[in-house]
Amino acid sequence: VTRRDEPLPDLISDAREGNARAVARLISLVEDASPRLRELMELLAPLGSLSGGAQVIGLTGAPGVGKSTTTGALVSAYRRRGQRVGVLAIDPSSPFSGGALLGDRVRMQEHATDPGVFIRSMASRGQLGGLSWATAQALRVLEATGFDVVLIETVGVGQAEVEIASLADSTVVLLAPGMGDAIQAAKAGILEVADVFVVNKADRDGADQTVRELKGMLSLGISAGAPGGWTPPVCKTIAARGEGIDEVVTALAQHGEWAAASGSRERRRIARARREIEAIALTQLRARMDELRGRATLDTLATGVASGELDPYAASDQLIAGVTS
Ligand SMILES: Nc1nc2c(ncn2[C@@H]2O[C@H](COP(=O)(O)OP(=O)(O)OP(=O)(O)O)[C@@H](O)[C@H]2O)c(=O)[nH]1
Ligand SMILES: [Mg+2]
Repeated sequence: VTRRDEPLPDLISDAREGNARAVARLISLVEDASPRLRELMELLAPLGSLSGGAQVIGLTGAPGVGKSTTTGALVSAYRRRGQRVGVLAIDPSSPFSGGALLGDRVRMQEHATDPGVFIRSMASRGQLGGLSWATAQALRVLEATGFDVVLIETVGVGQAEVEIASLADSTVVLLAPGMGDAIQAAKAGILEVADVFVVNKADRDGADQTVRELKGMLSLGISAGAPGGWTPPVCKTIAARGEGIDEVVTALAQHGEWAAASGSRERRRIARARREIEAIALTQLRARMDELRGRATLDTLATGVASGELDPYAASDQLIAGVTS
């Protein structure tokens, strides 16, 4: 038996006992879209629960704002509290691991030999919804194998980033004075996803102004805060020196408690699963369509539509019926 064929139940129980290599193997199955994924997900399903699991924390914000530095500082803070921590660094813009992720590895080096910390950079599979799907599956692996906290760092600004943030139980939006300021972030729609704000690089001029701008916008109701009464706190940090990180941990713990009590956590998790199911279904549908392409079924339908014997909707109905039967 080669390592690659190691039985999944063994890998899972090793991972649950804290074996870092077993965790890494399981995450690789997700990343590689392995044919064994279906079996893995079947085995992991009974280990999940709506109320248990990790606190999944998304960190998002403009490039260079200090997400990796803050993530590293948060890992240290959670380790001091005895928590097992997973870190997923996601690059939605690139189908390949980029330089930024390599940089993250350097910043995470102090945690590299700690068996209580699992760190992985993940790149997009290049499919619609493929990234959030893979991330959701990686989350399932980490939760089922006993991680207490999972930090997801995303690079870049835009829809993909908001999509990844939607996987989290708690989302941290980072800003820094003088770059990607609060008004820019508001325009990008990024403020709405924040459960906790961090104004990092508070050692630089303008941090207090950014805090004031943010609080001003929050008082106008421009944030996710409203339903159920959570107002995102604004924390000021100097992540590079670990300053203000304990306040961020406290804010996240409070948000975690609020989210569990208010039902927000449960709603987000169901929404996460819904997107995952849709992504898998669409991918399977597309794969079956590809199998049919060039085969008699589709050619016959196409000839029928081209010649006017069949309307394209009826042809499409027949195709879907053929694909799903
Ligand atoms: N002055 C100052 N610099 C900081 C602080 N935190 C991080 N930096 C620096 O800012 C730069 C970018 O930090 P990163 O943590 O890589 O930022 P990031 O948001 O992860 O960047 P990308 O992943 O490329 O989007 C690095 O040179 C850090 O050392 C801080 O609190 N103050
Ligand atoms: Mg980074």
